[in-house]
Amino acid sequence: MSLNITQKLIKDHLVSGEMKPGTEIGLKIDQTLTQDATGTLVMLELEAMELDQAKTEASAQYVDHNLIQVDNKNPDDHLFLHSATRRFGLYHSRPGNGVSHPVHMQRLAKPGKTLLGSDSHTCANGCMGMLAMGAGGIDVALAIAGEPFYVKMPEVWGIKLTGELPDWVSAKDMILELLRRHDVKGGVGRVIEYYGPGLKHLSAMDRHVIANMGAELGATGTVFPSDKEIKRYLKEQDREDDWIELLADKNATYDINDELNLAEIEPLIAKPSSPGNVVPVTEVAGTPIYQSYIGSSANPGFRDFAIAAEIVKDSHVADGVSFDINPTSKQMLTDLVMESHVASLLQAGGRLHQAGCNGCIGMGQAPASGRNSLRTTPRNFPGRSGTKEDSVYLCSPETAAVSALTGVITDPRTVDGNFPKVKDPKNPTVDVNLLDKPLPYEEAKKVQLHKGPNIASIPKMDEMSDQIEIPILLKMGDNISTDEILAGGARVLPFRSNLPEISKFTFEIIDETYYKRGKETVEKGGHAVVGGFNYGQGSSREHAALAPRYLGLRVALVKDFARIHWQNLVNFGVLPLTFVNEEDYDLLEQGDILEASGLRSKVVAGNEFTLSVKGKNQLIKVRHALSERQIEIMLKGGIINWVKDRKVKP
Ligand code: MIC
Repeated sequence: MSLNITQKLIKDHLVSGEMKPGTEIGLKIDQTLTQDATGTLVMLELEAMELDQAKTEASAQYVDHNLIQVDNKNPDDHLFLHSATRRFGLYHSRPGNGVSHPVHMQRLAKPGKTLLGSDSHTCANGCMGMLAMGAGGIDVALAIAGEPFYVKMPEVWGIKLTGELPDWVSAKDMILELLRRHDVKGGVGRVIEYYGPGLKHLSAMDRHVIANMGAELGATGTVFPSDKEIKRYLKEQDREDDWIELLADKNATYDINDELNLAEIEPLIAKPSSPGNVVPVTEVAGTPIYQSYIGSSANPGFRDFAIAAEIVKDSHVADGVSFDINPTSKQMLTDLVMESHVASLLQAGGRLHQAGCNGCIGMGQAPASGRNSLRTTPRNFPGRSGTKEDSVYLCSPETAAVSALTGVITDPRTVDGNFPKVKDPKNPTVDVNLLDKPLPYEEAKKVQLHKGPNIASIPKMDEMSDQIEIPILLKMGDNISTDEILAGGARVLPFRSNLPEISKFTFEIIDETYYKRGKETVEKGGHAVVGGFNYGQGSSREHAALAPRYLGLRVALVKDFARIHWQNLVNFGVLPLTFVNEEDYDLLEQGDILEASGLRSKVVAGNEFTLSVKGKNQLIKVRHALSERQIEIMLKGGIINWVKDRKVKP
């Protein structure tokens, strides 16, 4: 039988289930990736599981998010992570080495392998012919311990690429075009697989840009072939031996067929405050900007910075514009220095920051209030930049650089002069100085974990109740992101390893009273929240499930869920339910009390049951999509209890 690449990768790693879209499959995980903001919990989870050594082929811990050190918290976390990587046998990428996704691509990614990461943009490494997926931290912890990763078998969305991108249009515009067509939930339940003649015009790094923002489409993953371009890339990284060819079979078919002519794409921009809010740049041209921001895992390549440098060379950024340059890896920054691009950026007025995620997650570079920020980052959810009522636009490096010079959003095709052709570095740097290899086992087992005062263990979770009588504390609309459930930013991120403290910020962007009201329900059986479509889109942060759970959340009832957040709710014992009749959403109000008795047996007995609304004579039909394994997890009150109660430890 002819197979596409996604099917080949899944078939090679399948440990349970059938390759039938929508049903649960278990996959063997070859590599993992964790970053500091989610990694501290992962390491605490490994400690709680009493893991001796990582069982994967390669697991890497990157320190790229919480880089600002205004007090002891972030550096204490860095030390903890360092000790944990040494103890458990992981690679350790030190602060300053760069953003996990491009560094993983440079140093560790291998065609034909599976990669699971506690970061939603882990899918970026699908550019290397891998099945790369984001997940909650505890799923990654289990994968490090050698357990399979469970996910619903995706449909494969085959997109045939034809043509070649015009001048002034780049990979970022291509993925924005898909977001314009399909919006932020167009990829849910799917892996996007690209093929066709247009591929030969997309470099490995262009593919990274496209694969990265598959996360914004809600996709389970994005897969590119491992072809001659990937061979060239690995050779440049001194890793040619890691290359294998991985192509779709000749007569391979896809569950969904689509086509995109690259030649027809124009410069695009996502308006505030959703990556799916995409329009042609011409539609917003002339809008004044306060900031132009280059960098992030959505535009991490040498060419993304070099093109910006060529555009601003010998000019100066407009008065009042902050031109923020955020290199994505130390290795690539070295090449930009060697090729004099950093000099061009600085002479034009650029502000150079350290290699890392930085302002993409609100760790610095927050825009002034009421001002527009233009960014090459992947997300612009409300408040994510660190400024409460922010106004962030997402675009390509070409659009960002040209607009930095004019001070207003500008279609790059309107500038005088030719499109600058960027050449690859003459001798690309290969730099492993800040990537520590795993310690040999004999040394590793002697390492003690170093825990600073800001690191708190995860509290115990009780079992799922059989009887509920719980108030709806929040009723929310569509597309609520995990940034709105539990913000990022320099104020909140330093508490990622301290659940009681971070929970104080839960739902703060939506309703500042939630924390207090939630806490009051803890001793009284908890509470529920209600939401619309695509609830929990965005980041993989398990804190967005764990913190509300800690404050008493027991049921999330919505129109539908984003994949990773749904899985995180299950992992932490919050019952995720959807409306059988979507109109019932309109019947419910904040303050209503949901009731059910015999809930445990209802969940076991079938996928559908009813909840009643106290005092209103209303019955709400609800559905769960839990597998048998997940039902067991729910009943136990979450995956930590489930793992502890299993006879065979990971
Ligand atoms: C993001 O881009 O939203 C983040 C910050 O990288 C998150 C991870 C996190 O919240 O720590 C993600 O993408 O999963």
